[in-house]
Amino acid sequence: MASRMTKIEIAWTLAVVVLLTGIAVWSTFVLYNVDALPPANEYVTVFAAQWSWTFRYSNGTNVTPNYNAASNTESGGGLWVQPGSTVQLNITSLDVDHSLYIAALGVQMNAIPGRWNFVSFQIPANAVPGTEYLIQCTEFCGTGHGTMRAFVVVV
Ligand SMILES: [Cu+2]
Repeated sequence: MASRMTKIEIAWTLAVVVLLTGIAVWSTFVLYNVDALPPANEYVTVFAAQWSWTFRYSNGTNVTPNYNAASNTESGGGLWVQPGSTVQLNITSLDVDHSLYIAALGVQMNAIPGRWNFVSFQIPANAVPGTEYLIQCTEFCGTGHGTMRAFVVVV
């Protein structure tokens, strides 16, 4: 039996096409932007290595703090930030897998050799200069893993 499309068949077919097209356009836009980060006040490149963190500031300065486990302090610099600022870290590793973790700021991102990972976070506006937030490695990376630490320092 030959079939002829009735008006209602055309209508419900077109309705589905329009609906699915709309969902496809919308979800493409959402997926494209799902990893977008807000504009930051400071961009810092982070190089993880056995067993230290190196921070490269936007002016090209490299800082590699030395962590002292006995006193839980660092010397030779740190990850300097300003109160209320948005900081973006561009993170990679020079050797094995590491993971940057700043518990107090709710930040964690893997540092993987040959790949860049990006994370953005906000420094509290009422953070007092001198405040330090511990940075630790949370991916077991060898004998120095436990002391692969540094500090975010509010300046
Ligand atoms: Cu590590």
